[in-house]
Amino acid sequence: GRSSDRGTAARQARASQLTVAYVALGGNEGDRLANLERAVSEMAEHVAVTRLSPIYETEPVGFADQPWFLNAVVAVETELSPRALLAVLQEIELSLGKATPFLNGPRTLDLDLLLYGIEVIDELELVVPHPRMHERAFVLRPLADVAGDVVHPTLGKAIRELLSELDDQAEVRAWHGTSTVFPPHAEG
Ligand code: PH2
Ligand code: MG
Ligand code: MG
Repeated sequence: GRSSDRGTAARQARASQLTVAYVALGGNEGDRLANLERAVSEMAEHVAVTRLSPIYETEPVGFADQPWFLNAVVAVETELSPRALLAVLQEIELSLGKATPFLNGPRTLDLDLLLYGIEVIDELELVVPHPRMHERAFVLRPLADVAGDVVHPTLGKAIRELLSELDDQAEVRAWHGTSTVFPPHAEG
């Protein structure tokens, strides 16, 4: 019918509008590696996952008395709108049983939309660039691995520069376990 014709036309109009977005992954409960790997394979059902950072083991920020996290960042290419992409990420969090007892507390899997192209979005449940990304080494360190030259749309600085200026004392260590999905850290 008419409205589905319009829907098809809208999708086709957007079909050439691929946006590169960056998603942070983190978790500190259950099988941390398996949760990160499952998140990537579920994301790949909806978007093209084009780059993956190595994995870092990171000291908890915001609430100290909890296990260390595994954190990573992936680049995705998608025709999905920012809201639609956020919905996909939230669905994956739920499917992995995201349990978040309180703000900054332990969770099986957290997926945060960091950047969506150069868009600046300030809505109730969707703020992009992610408002705390530039303060967090557990985000900037893996993000620099996949997007070091990308310029932060509101701060006007490259991710690599933001990382070098960062004064986050929380520890971020290269994680040297074996993953079939995430790349290893460069040696040396
Ligand atoms: N996520 C938080 C709060 N604190 N700390 C580390 N190291 N890694 C995280 O992913 C993290 C955190 C809220 O989402
Ligand atoms: Mg988070
Ligand atoms: Mg989150």
